[in-house]
Amino acid sequence: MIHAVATRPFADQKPGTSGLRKKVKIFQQPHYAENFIQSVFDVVPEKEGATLVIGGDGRFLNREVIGKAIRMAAAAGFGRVIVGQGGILSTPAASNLIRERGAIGGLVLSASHNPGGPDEDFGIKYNVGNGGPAPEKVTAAIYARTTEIDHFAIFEAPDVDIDTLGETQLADTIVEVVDPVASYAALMERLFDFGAIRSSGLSVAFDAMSAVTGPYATEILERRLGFAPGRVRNGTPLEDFGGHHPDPNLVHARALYDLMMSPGAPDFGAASDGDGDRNLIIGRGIFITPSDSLAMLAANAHLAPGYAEGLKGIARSMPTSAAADRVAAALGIPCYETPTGWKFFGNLLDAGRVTICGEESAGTGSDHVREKDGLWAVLLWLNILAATGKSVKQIATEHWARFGRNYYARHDYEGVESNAADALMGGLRDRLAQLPGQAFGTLTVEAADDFAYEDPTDGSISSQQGVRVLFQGGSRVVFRLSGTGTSGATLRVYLERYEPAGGRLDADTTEMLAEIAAAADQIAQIRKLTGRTAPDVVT
Ligand code: G16
Repeated sequence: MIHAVATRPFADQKPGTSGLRKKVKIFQQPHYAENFIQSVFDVVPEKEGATLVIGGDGRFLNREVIGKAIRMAAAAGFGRVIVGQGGILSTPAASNLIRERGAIGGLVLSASHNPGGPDEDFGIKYNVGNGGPAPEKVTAAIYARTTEIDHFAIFEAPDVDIDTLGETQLADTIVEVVDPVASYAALMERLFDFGAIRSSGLSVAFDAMSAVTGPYATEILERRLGFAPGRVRNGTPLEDFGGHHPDPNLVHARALYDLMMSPGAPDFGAASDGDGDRNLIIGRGIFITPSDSLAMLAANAHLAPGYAEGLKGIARSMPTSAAADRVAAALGIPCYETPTGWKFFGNLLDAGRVTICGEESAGTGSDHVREKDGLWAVLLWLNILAATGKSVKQIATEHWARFGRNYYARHDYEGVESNAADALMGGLRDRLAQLPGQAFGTLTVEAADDFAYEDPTDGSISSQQGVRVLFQGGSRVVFRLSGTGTSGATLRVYLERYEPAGGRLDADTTEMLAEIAAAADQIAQIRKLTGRTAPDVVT
């Protein structure tokens, strides 16, 4: 029986960069998850009889919210709900299922790279029919709905068994529990030359960080590609990620980094995050920044069967380094600069303007789905290594020798008091017009602006996307506030220095960026306004 439950709006359900992300305790308030899910369903047009995909990264609260979401989907009149077995679906696998099964959209339950557990984070994101995150007009409509909601509808029944493959009927809705890995693994096998990787003799270490990519990586790397059992580390998804932060960066994937820098390092090391969309790439003795990885993958993608015909274009988020722009120029294809957030790539991919996209925040992907895809990046790297017989270090040094090198780092100041962070950004915006011509050490400001983006496919405009300060010679610093944190504000400062081919290509990144880091502090008054003397995380 369908039950209409009276409810009242919560004031804090505005989706951020990647859906609604909050502390578990907030999601545990009565009706909190239900209100948001109902608000999503209320703005989905023509859901009667349509297919909806539901899955998550297995973190604490995943199963409970999935149980409710299934019964609410039945009450909302969806014809079919496709759920990953055990409630598991990586974000890219969910995107793939939405596309493959012609679903109207999907609920992806995750707080991505944020920690999990009763005192940590949870999240709900709605993806639309192209498999990608809902665009801003949809998230704005969902938010508007959350502010006026007065009831939600739920089918009164015990939760459906999501551990057994097969179909169950709930009201007029078929609930189909599917293998979360099968169709994603098949897609990867179509895109990449598994035979070449299998016979390459490469050695790998993959850290699944006790998160969702464990089952995917085990199936693909160990079973289909034949890497020895145990090459996938931390391969069982845990509700609290083993107490770790499932963020594949040099801080949280330190053990992998140390292994890759040790004498006995394998050829290739990689990690993925909570929900499987981010990636970390480390060759023996060399870390590849996400911005460089995008550029190197784009330059070599034609070596993989799925991209043999070449790329239509490349897109990168604004704070991502300009390394990919140089590859696009050499290939004679367009390069788009978008605001932070994968949703901005969706229209470009749908319109066939770009094939590969990437972000400095460890996200890379292509038109095979509409999300960034951690394992996809790993497999493209492996395919390139297998096809060329070169090491990661050789690929990188040859790339820099040809295109020059964009030294790059991101400094994160976490848990900054929100008012101080707003004052810092506000002050910067107020001073933008005075910056051009000012000198900071040997650096002179060429231009400064607050990034705004006009989507070339639908003309929609997104403004205030981050302050860019460009120095003469192609170096720059970018300031923006994170849209994915759950407590206080996180200030991100992105530092970039371009060194042309023939210049200093194997110098120390920290040293190369020191002057820009000092200029960033002077320009934004970071120490003075936040009281911080150093960033919390440098990636
Ligand atoms: C999300 C988006 C990414 C974006 C990132 C930015 O990542 O999906 O496209 O780059 O947020 O995060 P912030 O606003 O904190 O800089 P994820 O992996 O958290 O879904």
